Amino acid sequence: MPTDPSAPVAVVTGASSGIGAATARALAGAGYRVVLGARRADRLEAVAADCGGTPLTLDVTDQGSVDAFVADVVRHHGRCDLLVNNAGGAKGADAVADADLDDWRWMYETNVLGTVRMTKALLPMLVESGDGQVITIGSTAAREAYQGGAGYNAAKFGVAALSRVLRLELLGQPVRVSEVDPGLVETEFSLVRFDGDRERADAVYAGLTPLTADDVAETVRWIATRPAHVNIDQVLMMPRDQAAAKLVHRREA
Ligand code: NDP
Ligand code: 8X3
Repeated sequence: MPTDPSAPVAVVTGASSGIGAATARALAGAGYRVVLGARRADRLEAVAADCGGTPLTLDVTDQGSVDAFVADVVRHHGRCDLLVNNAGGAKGADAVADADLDDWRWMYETNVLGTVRMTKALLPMLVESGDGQVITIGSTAAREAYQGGAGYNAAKFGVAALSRVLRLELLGQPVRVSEVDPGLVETEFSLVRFDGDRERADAVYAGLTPLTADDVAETVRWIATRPAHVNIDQVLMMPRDQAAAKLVHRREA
């Protein structure tokens, strides 16, 4: 990672695993000084060491944690040019009739309120940078409702609404706003969703070739490195083996 104090600074939330970790590495490779945020300090430190970034513990559902994180970003780097809102995930795949309200609350708190909390806190520095960017990781679940997806759909539709409104509201300001909506990406996502049930998590990707975290990170890197006058508004990306949220092609074992 560049130590040049004039290099732009990128904050990546949920950088302790999966898409966030891959994005931190990709942005460091593109010349950013990267600040990595997540709750698991040990995992975060390992990823940060790998890409020369700054690891700072962060719980996006806790305003005090976000305030302390942003104060540390100011202390370490004094600026922020890019925010990647990636922290998030799903809990459960129950039908609406069986909805677990704690799971719904977790998804709303993490995906929606976490994103607005981080965006609100860093927006002044993003504007001040003269060429700020907010890139938010949504999902195909933000575009297409599916059975068993209601809680996650509701949260990611909410994230998409937030990102699209932000784009409208920042017109005229030097801040670009982008949304990346991936389909199936093999990370710890399904393990978290199914509460550590490895067999159930693996079944999500069985017989198909999913996206990798690096595939999504490369898209974020590409968006971030377009010229300042180019705003990539939305990207929908899926594996070739997936044509819709629940329409996938699986090969026999
Ligand atoms: P992972 O479970 O591998 O990563 C999730 C990351 O979010 C972890 O780094 C986790 O870190 C962090 N996180 C969770 N809760 C919080 C919190 N309260 N505060 C800070 N960080 C938090 O899954 P992915 O990499 O796949 O997920 C990244 C994003 O991509 C999510 O928003 C997800 O919804 C989205 N997505 C995933 C897809 C997939 O198929 N995998 C497809 C489309 C979108 P820690 O636990 O250490 O806090
Ligand atoms: C993750 C993709 O299909 O599990 O955002 O909703 S899916």
